[in-house]
Amino acid sequence: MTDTPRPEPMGSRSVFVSIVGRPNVGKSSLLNAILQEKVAIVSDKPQTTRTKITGVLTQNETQMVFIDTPGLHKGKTKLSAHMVKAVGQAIGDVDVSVLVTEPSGPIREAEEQLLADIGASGAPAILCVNKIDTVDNKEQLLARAAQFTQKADFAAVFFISATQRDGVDDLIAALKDYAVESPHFFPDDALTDQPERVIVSEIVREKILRNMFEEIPHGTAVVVEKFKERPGQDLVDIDCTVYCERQSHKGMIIGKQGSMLKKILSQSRQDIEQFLGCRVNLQCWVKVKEDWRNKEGLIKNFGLVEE
Ligand SMILES: Nc1nc2c(ncn2[C@@H]2O[C@H](COP(=O)(O)OP(=O)(O)OP(=O)(O)O)[C@@H](O)[C@H]2O)c(=O)[nH]1
Ligand SMILES: [Mg+2]
Repeated sequence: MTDTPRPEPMGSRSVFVSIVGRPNVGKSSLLNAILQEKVAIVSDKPQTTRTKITGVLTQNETQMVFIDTPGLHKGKTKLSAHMVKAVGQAIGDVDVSVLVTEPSGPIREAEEQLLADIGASGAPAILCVNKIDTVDNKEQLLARAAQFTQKADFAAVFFISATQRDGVDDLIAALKDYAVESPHFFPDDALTDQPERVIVSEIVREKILRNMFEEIPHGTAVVVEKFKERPGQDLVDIDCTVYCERQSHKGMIIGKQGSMLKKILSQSRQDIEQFLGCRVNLQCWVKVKEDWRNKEGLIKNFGLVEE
């Protein structure tokens, strides 16, 4: 980024869009599909996303700013309370919200809450029924949409598959209609407001989520301690620490003779190299910080709360 003001294109427009929904419906997958780049991590475990993640897409004069939010659910820890607050703010502050849901299942309490928030905000909302690649029956999709449109006023309904990028361009086109005349808030080639360090730590957390089961993944936080380019070489040295809640979890993350950690690091390194476009020397330590999800200070320390 430079400090010199960029000349605004004629008729410059922008639109802020929040992507909301209950955990695991594919919000982050949708953000990545919109940007055609991976800025948000994705896993088959609910509550993968922990903080608001901003993605930026600039097409000619229009800049679209997307806010991917943590899946709304009622949790017991202080971390989940922070996450619920972040989602509430994301609906009120934008030009249009996208509520993502799956093609089947009951409307959950969290979805009822989101429908109520959408109604209360008065801002326009679009319904996206995602994962249509998993459904053959079109009637089912229509019935699903009806369940939601009965409960809140949606400006439009889209049937999409984020992983196959089906219907995503039509959604982008519809969202563009909500753009208002305004300067662009990010450089036109920006993809996200997340610093590289944060994306790197998120990639490591994604590999932990994908390789481990049950309680362990949700009790981990990853912090990048060092991120240093080697001058004259196409290489970055990265040191990170994985914090977990129990000594026994530490053992499982490291694995037999370090085998699990090795796997997590090798998968992480591949993705980080692709993201940064250079070679990476990735080192990692595993430490125990008991019950960190209930400690305000530690949550702030790990960068999980916006100041
Ligand atoms: N079949 C299919 N699976 C999908 C689709 N979109 C997302 N998924 C899968 O659904 C799971 C959850 O995806 P995420 O993008 O992490 O969901 P999320 O809503 O961001 O989840 P949280 O961050 O936990 O709230 C992953 O296993 C994805 O691969 C889709 O269009 N089709
Ligand atoms: Mg997510």
